[in-house]
Amino acid sequence: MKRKSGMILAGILIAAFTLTIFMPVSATAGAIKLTYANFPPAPTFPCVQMERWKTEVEKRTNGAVAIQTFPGGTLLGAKAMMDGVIAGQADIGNLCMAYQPGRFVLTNATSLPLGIPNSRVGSLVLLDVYKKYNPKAFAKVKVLTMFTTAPTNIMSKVPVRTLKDINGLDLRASGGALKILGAWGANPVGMPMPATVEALQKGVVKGLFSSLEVMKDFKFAEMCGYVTMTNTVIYPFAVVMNIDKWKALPKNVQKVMDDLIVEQAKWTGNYMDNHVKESINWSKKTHNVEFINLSKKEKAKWDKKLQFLNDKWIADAKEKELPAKKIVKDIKKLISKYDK
Ligand code: DTR
Repeated sequence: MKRKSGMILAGILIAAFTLTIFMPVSATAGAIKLTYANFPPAPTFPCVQMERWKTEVEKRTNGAVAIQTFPGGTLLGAKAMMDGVIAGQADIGNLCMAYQPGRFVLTNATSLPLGIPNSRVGSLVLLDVYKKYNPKAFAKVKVLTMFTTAPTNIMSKVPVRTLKDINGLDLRASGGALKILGAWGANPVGMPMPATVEALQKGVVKGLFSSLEVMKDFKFAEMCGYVTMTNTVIYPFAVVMNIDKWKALPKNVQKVMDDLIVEQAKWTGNYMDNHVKESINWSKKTHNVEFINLSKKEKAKWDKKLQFLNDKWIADAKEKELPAKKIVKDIKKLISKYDK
């Protein structure tokens, strides 16, 4: 009898031990509450990836973590994101590095015209560059993931078929992309994406330069009847967390989030690439948008005008004591590594 109850007790202990080891995270449901700020409206890709990350974290922590998401700039706006997270106004925030180009010099090298072909490749390249060079710009936060848009193209109210057509045209962009528009002779107007809707409606700008999923997500196809395919550069993004909040998390929750860093970058890249295709088809079908492909000869002229940008970035970054040439070389190598 004694032996039997001893065995039962041992069995219970083993079962309890196994459960503790193999349960990914065990805590009271929703005990850890986190806020996550985002600047564009809920249906856009930065928010779609945010909801996916929230779902995965909540699932993988068995509900121990509960994340409250704030799309549409309701907690922090586009340019306030990084400082807002550092100050703890939001625990987590999603930012577009192009909106503060001087602050994210190193990682913004991925937005040089180096031939990133899509969002999946861009996202993996960006993460690797971040990991290798560990830029000071992110020293005060925990990076939860990074990703990029698909390459940018011109969406406009008037057709742009040649460099003559773009000359003097008011086009909206942000960060390094402004220099690209300037090099082509356009009149570049800088503003974050959410402000673009009104600028287009009021006629402050005649078009924009961004990845094409916005034709559907912001309904820009209603106003921009033309798209000129330039497939130029990507915009890099980061999701960052307040460092004290990160340090206060239990180790097993940190592990769930660390395991998601690369996975989330890939997921977002794939989502973006597929969604761009959908958006192109939708724009053609629903709004009869004309997609203009530049001839090889014309495209070569456009590309030639951008060559100085890489040299200029290298010169500026060198002044900031960054290993500029090496960074550019690494980005090129990483593009061919992931573009297979
Ligand atoms: N291309 C950048 C970033 C960007 C692309 N799509 C979206 C959607 C929502 C917010 C930002 C972005 C830009 O033009 O701002």
